[in-house]
Amino acid sequence: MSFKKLIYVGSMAIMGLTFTACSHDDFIDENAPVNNVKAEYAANFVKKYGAIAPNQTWDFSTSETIYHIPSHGSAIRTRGGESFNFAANTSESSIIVEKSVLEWMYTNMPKGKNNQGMGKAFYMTVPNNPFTIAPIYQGCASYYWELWMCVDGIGEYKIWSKGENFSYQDLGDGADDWTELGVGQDGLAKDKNGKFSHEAVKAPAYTFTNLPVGNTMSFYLKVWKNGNGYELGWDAYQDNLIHPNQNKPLTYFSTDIDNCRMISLTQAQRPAAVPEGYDVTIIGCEDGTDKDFEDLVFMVYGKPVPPTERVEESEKYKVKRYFMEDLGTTDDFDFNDVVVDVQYDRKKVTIKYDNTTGEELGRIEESLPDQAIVRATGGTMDFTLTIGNTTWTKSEHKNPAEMWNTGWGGVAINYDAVLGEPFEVTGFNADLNTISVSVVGNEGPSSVKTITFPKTGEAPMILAVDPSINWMKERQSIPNTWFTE
Ligand SMILES: [Ca+2]
Ligand SMILES: [Ca+2]
Ligand SMILES: [Ca+2]
Ligand SMILES: [Ca+2]
Repeated sequence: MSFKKLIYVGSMAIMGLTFTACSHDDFIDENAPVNNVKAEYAANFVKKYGAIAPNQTWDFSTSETIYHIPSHGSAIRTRGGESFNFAANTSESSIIVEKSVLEWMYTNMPKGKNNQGMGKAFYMTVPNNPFTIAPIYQGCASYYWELWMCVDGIGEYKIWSKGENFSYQDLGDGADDWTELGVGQDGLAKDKNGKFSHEAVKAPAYTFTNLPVGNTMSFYLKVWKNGNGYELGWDAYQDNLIHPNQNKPLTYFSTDIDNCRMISLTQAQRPAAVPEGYDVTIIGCEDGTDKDFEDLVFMVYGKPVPPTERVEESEKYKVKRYFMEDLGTTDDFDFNDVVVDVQYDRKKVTIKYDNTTGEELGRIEESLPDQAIVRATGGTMDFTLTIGNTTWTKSEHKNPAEMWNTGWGGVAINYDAVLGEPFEVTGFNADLNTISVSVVGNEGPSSVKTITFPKTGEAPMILAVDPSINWMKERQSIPNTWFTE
């Protein structure tokens, strides 16, 4: 994980702590116990991370717009349909992809960088003609995956396994000299002296016929992550074959609402081997979370494919992820006691394209309400979140004493999980971070602590980050590197 080290903590900085003392003429201040806890927390924060620069702010989110395609009903995920014999209507050949196409990926889709801006969400419908699907590039990805196709109404079909029948040629190799990448093996995104070292790729190409014209066609990656101590997804896959209940794969649909994992690359170079007069759509896939979309690149081509006019419905929004401390203890900085994503500036976007020319024929944008998604509750006290004008209470969804989705007791964290349902939020101001949490301490209502978004230079009990940043495991403090230059 890379987290931009934007946080500056000057080691010589003036103490920026605000010990919120009671005013002089108050003899009894009922806030004193809470203020003492906050002061103790602030002192411990400084002890761990160093003094806080007075100009230090705590909102590290970049407000990047996220796009995704709403799923078109449940039919799109029809699984296991036996009514259509995919294999009997598929033929395999191979295609050679030239160096400039590969080099374009290597250069413009750098591994580990967020390349989502290089493409857009898409969906396809089955054209009235044969079409071909071919993987053309495998970037840097240690997970193991299979590329599947799902055709609305008739079922799904595995197109390809990572590395299968996929070979490359290097400078100096003979014309017929191909090196197999090997099933499950890592990709091409390696270099020699900073240059892309492969001259060409020979990849399998699968041509499909007789699919039901006009039906929605989506793709997904079935991903085996490295688990149970394995370094490679391939090992996790092997283990899963032997122990079907372990290292189960995850599925990432091209049409998934919350996880845009495939984008149609708008600038990618068309391989010379695609016959003249054919349309081609080049698709970048993400197998994990870094959004480099170069883990697998495949193309779909035909004459035409997809149908000449298509409608894309997508949603766009921005997200702030809030990491919160509930002050259950004052010397633990895991910032996972509450983790909540607030999606704001949400819009439904409907775009009609002429697919042959790529021309946009029309676009409608409609506003959608803000919404929030609780991702983790790593504390043992009840709390009420206030986001804008909306409240959400843990005990209405979960036993408050239970730490959820923060890895307590060795349970794996699911970074896509949602507690309850996403809920609508009104009155949220992203610039002002109008979010707070009221925590009910063990002594009951008299011990309610309200935690607001930290002011500049204050010890933070809430941080705002991008949704690509994963929260910490239980009782694992955010590393010092986050808070030091
Ligand atoms: Ca990658
Ligand atoms: Ca990736
Ligand atoms: Ca904590
Ligand atoms: Ca915690």
